[in-house]
Amino acid sequence: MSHEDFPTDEPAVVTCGLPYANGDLHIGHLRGYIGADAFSRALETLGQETAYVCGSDMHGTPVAVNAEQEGVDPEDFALDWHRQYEETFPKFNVEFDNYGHTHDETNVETTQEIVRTLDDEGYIYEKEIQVAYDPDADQYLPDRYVEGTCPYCGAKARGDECDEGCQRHLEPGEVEDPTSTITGNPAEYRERTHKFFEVSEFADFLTDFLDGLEGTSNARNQPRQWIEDGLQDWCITRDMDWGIDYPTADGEDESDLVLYVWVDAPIEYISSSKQYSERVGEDAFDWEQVWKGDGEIMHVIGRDIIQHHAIFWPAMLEGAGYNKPRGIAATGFITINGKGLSTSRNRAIWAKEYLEEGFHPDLLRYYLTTTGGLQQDVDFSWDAFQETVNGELVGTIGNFWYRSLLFAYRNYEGTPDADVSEEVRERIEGAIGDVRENVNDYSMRGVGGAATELAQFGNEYIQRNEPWKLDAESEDATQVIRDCVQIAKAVAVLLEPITPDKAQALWAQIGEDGDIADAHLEDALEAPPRDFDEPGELFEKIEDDRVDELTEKLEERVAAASDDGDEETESDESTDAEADGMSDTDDLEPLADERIGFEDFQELDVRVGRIESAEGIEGADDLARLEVDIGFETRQIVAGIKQLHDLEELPGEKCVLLANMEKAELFGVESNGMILAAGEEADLLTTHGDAAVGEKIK
Ligand code: B3M
Ligand code: ZN
Repeated sequence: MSHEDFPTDEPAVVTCGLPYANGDLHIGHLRGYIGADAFSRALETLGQETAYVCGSDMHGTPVAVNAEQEGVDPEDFALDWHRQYEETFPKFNVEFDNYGHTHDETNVETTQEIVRTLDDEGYIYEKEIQVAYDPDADQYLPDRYVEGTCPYCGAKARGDECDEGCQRHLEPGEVEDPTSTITGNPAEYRERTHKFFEVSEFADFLTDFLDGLEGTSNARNQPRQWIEDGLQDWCITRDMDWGIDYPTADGEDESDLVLYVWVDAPIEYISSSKQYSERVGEDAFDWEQVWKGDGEIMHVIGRDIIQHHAIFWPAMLEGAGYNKPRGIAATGFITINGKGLSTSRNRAIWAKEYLEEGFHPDLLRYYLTTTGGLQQDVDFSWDAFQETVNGELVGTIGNFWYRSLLFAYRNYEGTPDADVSEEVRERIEGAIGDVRENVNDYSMRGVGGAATELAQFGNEYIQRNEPWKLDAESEDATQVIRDCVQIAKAVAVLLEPITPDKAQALWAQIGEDGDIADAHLEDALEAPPRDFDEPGELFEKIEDDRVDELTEKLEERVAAASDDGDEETESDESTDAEADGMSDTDDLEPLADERIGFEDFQELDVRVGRIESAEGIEGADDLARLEVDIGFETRQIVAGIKQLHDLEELPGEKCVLLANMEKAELFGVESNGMILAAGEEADLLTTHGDAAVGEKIK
């Protein structure tokens, strides 16, 4: 199934994964909210009616465990964080049309209604299961109250998710060697009756759903594999007080079970849309048209919550008679100076800290949306941030804006009287087309790229025509500057989704009234007002000593956090805010003591190859079968990269492989060579120049 391109005639909802209301926001969170905000703004510039909605995730053990540690009531604890988030997001120009929370009345009602419908439709059943229990604490141990080993990949895992390994959702009772996070004791198991949602009934539906799903390819590929491996039904209740009560039929006693947090959390997407409609009126935005009609639903999420959004959620929506998402964009993680972001190790850039350092939010917005594609991990370092700001925002965009507007102001007191040249009109039209295409590909990086390239073109254009050498009265000079003012305006319109404040400032500088956020792409070609005042510079360079100071500060506090001792770090880490998303990779393998001679090295026949095809091997969780061109021939190679790479994107990539590796057979597939990769994430080695396929590495 393919979808009609944006803009469509239907209203759209863009959402971003709800932050657990349990701790300070950091750059790992911001990446998602800024990315989704930019996407929603970009859809609007295309003319798509769009609401951007979200809310705080108040329930579940991520909140309960942290509240308990602080000795406060979970509701007060979560509400406090919720209010802080409400204040923080706008400071990054993340403007939700509605920001609710999962404990508000709308969400409680909507959740109970959906669960009742699923029950009425026969998709919910009861089953006795073994639930972890801590006899000392006299408490059941749902989710984050228990830790153990992932039964699928062997990594250390939380009760309901393999957060450091394969990222799978784990059902109660699945985690092996469970220990209580309250007392550290081994957990006992007790029999309890719980409610299950029949996800397994939805396998065919989900297969079709994934075939039509837009967004990033990881949001389709991993779920396909899970379906192939066989879907399990999903336990949707927990032995806890904090949460939304399982709805009971009239006349029945109140249930002593609450719903699993992952039931009511995505329903907040609907509830928040409802609240928005209630506020602006259904004529302005009709939530039912989106969620019960044919509207467009797009979710931006972290890649660790794909299963919840691409399996459980669409199954729930289908079972309860709702519309399904059109797209799911699953982002990569953030690393800091090449290492995993870790809140417990204080290796993070905190939202508050960034603002306190006095940086404009649009700088970070630009950095986060344009560095790496949505699906890739993005590394943040103050150095790289400086390079992007000084190079692209100051050097390319700011420079072009300032020099052309200043020239226009000084010589013409505004926009010179002339029509835009054919060349420039076409160039702007090309950029508009690129933006349109990139929004349809869910690529905010592409949108930023199109705007920056247009500014780059502007710089070249002014340089090539040297208006400062011409008589300002001349037709040639008038034309060049008229063109440049138009390019400046177009860059602002194109860049608005990413740097809304700065775009607005440029808008005002060229004398435009009103809000640039209301502009559409076509406005990039409309003539700016005749007169404008003297412009100012919109971006400022970040100096080297500032970067040194910030880098040092970061290093010092990471070192201080590590000095606090491992034990504390470990237990702390289990309650980290969800979106930090990375396990630590500090511990490098020690260097080998023994030296080898050059001849020994020569025995390794290491070659440059090009991947021709890559596909998962059925039944093997991690293995992929690759066809690799090594110049002389094409080799079939089995590599353990299925979960770690987006296989669809590998063909065409250059790689490095050991050609004289002994042949091996894995899952019945012969492997004739070995692809070289670094680290836990199997970062594939490649070459960066033009080494030919088949070339030997020496
Ligand atoms: N609150 C945070 C996370 O797991 C979680 C998202 C809910 S989205 C419906 O990233
Ligand atoms: Zn696992």
